[in-house]
Amino acid sequence: MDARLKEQFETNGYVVLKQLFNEEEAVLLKAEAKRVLEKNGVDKSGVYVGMAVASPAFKEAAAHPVLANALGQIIGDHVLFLSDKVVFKSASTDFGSPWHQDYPYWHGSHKFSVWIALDNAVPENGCLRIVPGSHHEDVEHADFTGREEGFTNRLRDEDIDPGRIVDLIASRGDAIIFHDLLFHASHPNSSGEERWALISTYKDGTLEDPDYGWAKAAFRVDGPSKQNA
Ligand SMILES: O=C(O)CCC(=O)C(=O)O
Repeated sequence: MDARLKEQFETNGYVVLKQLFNEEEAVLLKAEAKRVLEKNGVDKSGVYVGMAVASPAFKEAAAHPVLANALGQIIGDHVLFLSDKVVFKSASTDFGSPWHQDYPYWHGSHKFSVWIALDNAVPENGCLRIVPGSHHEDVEHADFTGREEGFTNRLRDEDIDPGRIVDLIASRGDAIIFHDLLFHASHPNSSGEERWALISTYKDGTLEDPDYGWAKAAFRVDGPSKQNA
């Protein structure tokens, strides 16, 4: 593992893990995502939460040793997997995600998401776009509640400096770990081809999140190795 990973993450708010999954593994994950969605009667593009609950393949993917190692360097010894989702842009649906940070959706302790390309991703089919270092900046989110296309919290376009935007071109199987304050968006998919991505989210399990119903009573319990230390 690259010893500079944590430093890069702290500076830029993201790191890229090239070929976390190889081509064949990424193709299998996409096929499994399609199977899960079909089984649940989903046939249109969008965002679908709960892949690791629906399929052991995604649970295993979320705990990939190389990913777990990288997350451990960034988050610490208590990496907690929270949830995952697939973002599916079909050949006929071309929505791009608007500029936003994830923090206003998650609240509480900081969360760390991993965007994994299940198709090669380029600007024409909706690759991820980010502003390096923006997780250190203080910016107000605009409330877009009630808008049909979702994303109730967004950044204003005028708060994004076009000169600092980086398009993250990714090959199938590449993974991008990013901070929940990083400004990010995605291009619309104008390619006429599908673009699938898997996004898994993690946090430091020692930090409380009292805003979450399920986590109101959550706190860290040390196992025997810590108690005897
Ligand atoms: O894959 C994409 O289009 C971006 C999705 C995204 O930014 C998000 O779900 O926070």
